[in-house]
Amino acid sequence: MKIGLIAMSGVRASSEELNQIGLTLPGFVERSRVIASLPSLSLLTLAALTPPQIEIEYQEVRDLAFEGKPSSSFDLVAISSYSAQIEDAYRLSDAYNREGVPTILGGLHVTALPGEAMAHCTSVVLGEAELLWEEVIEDFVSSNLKETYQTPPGKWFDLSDSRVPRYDLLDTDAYNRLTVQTSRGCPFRCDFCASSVLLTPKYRVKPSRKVIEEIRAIKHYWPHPFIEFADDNSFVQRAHYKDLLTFLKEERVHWFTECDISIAEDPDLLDLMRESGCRQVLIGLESPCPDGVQGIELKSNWKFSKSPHYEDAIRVIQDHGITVDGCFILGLDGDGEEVFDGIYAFVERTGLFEVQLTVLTPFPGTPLYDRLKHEGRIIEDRAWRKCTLFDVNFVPRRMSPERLQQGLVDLARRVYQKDFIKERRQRFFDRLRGLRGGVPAVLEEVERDAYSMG
Ligand code: B12
Repeated sequence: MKIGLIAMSGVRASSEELNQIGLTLPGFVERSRVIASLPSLSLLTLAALTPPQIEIEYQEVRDLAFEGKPSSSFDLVAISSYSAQIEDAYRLSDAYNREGVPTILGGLHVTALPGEAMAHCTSVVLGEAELLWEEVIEDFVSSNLKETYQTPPGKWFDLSDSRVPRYDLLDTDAYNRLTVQTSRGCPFRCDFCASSVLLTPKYRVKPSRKVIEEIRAIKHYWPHPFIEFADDNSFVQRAHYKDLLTFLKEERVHWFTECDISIAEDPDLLDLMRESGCRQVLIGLESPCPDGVQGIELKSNWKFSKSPHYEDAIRVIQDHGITVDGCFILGLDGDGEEVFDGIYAFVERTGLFEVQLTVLTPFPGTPLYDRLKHEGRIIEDRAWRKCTLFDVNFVPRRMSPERLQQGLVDLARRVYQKDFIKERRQRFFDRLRGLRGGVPAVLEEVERDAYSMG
């Protein structure tokens, strides 16, 4: 018996212009090249939950225009996908079903829209796979697959029961980064967020020993791995993370994660992060203007309350030798056309090491999607291929959709201009040298790369 685990993968934008112009800009390309080689952690997790007597093959489908199906023959196929490539996932699943091979779909998109997915597969799995996969396999073996599998309300997977994802299924030459999840959820609720808060309203952490076990499993195949934590918001439980980072120091790995700006308030945490190999944190700043962030966090307007401190916070984090990838969302309700120049000026002032520019995207299952739909502001409803974070599919409040799309391209040209990137990076290293008398070992390689930029 053989199961095919198929990940829809790759990084893309559906707009022709962005593909031609936008995605060839150095900043987009750099980040795309780096992250596009990430495997699907969800499917490696499913593999770890599958009984050992069942043969497993992991495959990735990267081509957007993919029409056929991978060549291997399987008895069961499980597909994971996010919204942007869900149409490809459905086509693939339909192709297997036509040949009589049952298919299971799971992940964020189908959890938000099970009814839509059901038309294209044998079963849909809603929510976290860990609590359901064993039952799916049992039902498959007894030819009794149900249409839907769903975790009982109020029940969440306990991350201390996690199994080590099957990193051994990967081709060691094909990846330069590997993901490890240390937490799920986020205590905040930003209206646009389409990440693991859609699976779980509760913030939970994986015990330190489990995280270290996963990192050691990776090191078994990649002796010097770069680890990307697949978290929505690391460090929320400070004491836990300080414990984890103390152990992580011994592992001598370099790592990256996503977190919120409040880490700047904890110098001990920042020291531990640098000492344990942190090279970069990605932080959702969303907008440099208070009007832009006004009201986007739905529980306590948290981002609005933090925004006056953004500049100081970035300086504190970068002065600890940790580079910041600041993310901005273009098209927020409070932002007009002035935001394009505003972001450029903010990046220049703060010397952000890296910048990520995206447009506001109504992913299914988010409060943003419901709100924009209710207000009649979605341009093409259910055009999931536009859920790329780069394609405009809504009417912004303070500018036209065309202005927003063009604004993204024009701003990207300026922010990702080689000399501007080089100047910011040089400023970061010069400042560190002045402050700390040297560049931390963890960043030496980054500095070499930065200076060798075209
Ligand atoms: C790593 C990553 C990638 C990697 C790897 C993607 C992959 N093939 O898995 C790469 C770089 C390729 C990538 C690409 C893209 N990504 Co990405 N990515 C992430 C990131 C950082 C971590 C995801 C992760 O590993 N989570 C951990 C796993 C364990 O969680 P999970 O996938 O939800 O899986 C659990 C359940 O959903 C379920 N499950 C999932 N799949 C399946 C399948 C089956 C059969 C079953 C039973 C269960 C099941 O069980 C799992 C365990 O409980 C998240 C942001 C974040 N911090 O989470 C964004 C994120 C997932 N990406 C996002 C986006 C938008 C993209 C791109 C569209 C970007 C672009 N412009 O190209 C592409 C689209 C890829 C696609 N195929 O559609 C969005 C997706 C939003 C959405 N709801 O669709 C996220 C949430 C970021 C965001 N800004 O909102 N991404």
